[in-house]
Amino acid sequence: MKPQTFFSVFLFLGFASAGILQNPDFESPPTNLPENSTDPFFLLNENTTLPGWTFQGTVQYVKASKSTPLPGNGHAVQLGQDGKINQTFIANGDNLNYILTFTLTYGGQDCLVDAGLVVSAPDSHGVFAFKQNYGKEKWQSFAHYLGIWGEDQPINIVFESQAVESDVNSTCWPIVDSLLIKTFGTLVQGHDNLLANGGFEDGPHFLSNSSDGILLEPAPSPIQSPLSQFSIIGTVKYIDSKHFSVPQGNAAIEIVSVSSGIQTATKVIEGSTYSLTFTLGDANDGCKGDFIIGVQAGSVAQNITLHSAGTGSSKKFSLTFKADSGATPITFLSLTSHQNRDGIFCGPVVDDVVLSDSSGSKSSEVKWIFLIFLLLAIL
Ligand SMILES: [Ca+2]
Repeated sequence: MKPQTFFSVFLFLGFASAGILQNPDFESPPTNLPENSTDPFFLLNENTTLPGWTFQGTVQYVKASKSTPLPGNGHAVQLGQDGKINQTFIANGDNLNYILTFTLTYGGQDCLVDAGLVVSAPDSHGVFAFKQNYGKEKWQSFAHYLGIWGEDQPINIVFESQAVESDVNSTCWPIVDSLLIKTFGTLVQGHDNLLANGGFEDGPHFLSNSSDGILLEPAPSPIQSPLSQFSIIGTVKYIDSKHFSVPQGNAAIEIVSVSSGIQTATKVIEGSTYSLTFTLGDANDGCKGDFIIGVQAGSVAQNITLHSAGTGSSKKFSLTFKADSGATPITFLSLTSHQNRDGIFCGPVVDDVVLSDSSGSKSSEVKWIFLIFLLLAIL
C-alpha cells in the first residue's frame, strides 16, 4: 500500500454530506401554495410542483402549528392514503455508504391507528412508526442504511405511507421532515483497537434541530446497519454529546429497551487471549436505577450491574477471553427496562469498546507500521 493510500484511508473515515438531497427539509414550498393561507395543510394536486420531489397519491404540504409541531417550526410533508414522494440523487464518490436521518411525526387528532412510514432505496427497505415514550419531542428522529454505491450511480429514495386496513379517516398519517444523508467510506481498524467503530463515532448524522438522539431499529446485518459495523437488536438510541452525557467522543449508544442492544464480530486468532474494555454509564437523562447489562465476548458472558443516579456518570470495565474460533461475536444487551420521571424509556450507555490482543503485540506492531508510513509520507 502506498503511503498516500494509507493516509487517504485514515482520512476517509466518515463525513457528513449536507446537500445531497434537494429541498431535504421541505422549506422550498410547492409552486401553487396560496399566499397568506392560514390552513396548516395544503393538498398537492396535479398543478403542483414540489421542488426536488415527485409525488403520487394523497400528499399534503404541512406548516408547523400548535396541533402539528415540527422541527424548527418549519414545513414538512404528510403522506396520506397511497401517498408517496421520491427523489433520485447521484452517488458522488466510489463505494460510499449512505445513511439517512429523518424525522417522523403524525398529523390528525383522535385517530385510532398510525400508518407506518416505508423508506426505501434500491438496496434497502425499512418500515418506521412513531414510538410513544421514546423521547420528549413531538417528533422523532430515525436512521436508515440506504446502501453502498459507486461513483455516478443514481439512487432513488422513496417515502410512502403504509397501507392500513382501518377506515382512512380514523388513521393518523406520517409526516416526514429534516432529511439528512451521511456518507462514509470503508472503515478500518484503529491502530489500538481490533474493532472498527468501537467508539460509535460512525453512525447517522445528528439533526441540528433535535435534542432527542436518533432511534435505531433492528438491523440484523452489521454491514447494512445505520451504526457502522454493529447490528442492532431491538431498539437503541444513538446519542450525541451535545445533548447527552457521552463517555468518549461525540456519540455513544443508549440501550433504551429491555433485551435490546448491539452486536459486532471480528476476526481473531483461535487460541489467543484477548482483552475487551468498554465504558458503561448513563446518558444524564434522569435514568435512575440498577442497570443490568449482559456482555458477551466469544464464549465468555458476564452480567454487569451498574447503579445509576441518572446524572451522567460512567465507568470502565474489562473482560479477558480466549478465542475459541476465528471469529468472535461481541454483544451488549440491556437485561432491564427503565423509564425516567417523565416516563421516557432509557437505559445504559455503552461507549469506547476496545478489543486488543492481551499480549499487546498487535497494537505496538501497528504503531510501528504507522510511524514508518508517517516517515515515508514526510520524506
Ligand atoms: Ca463515542
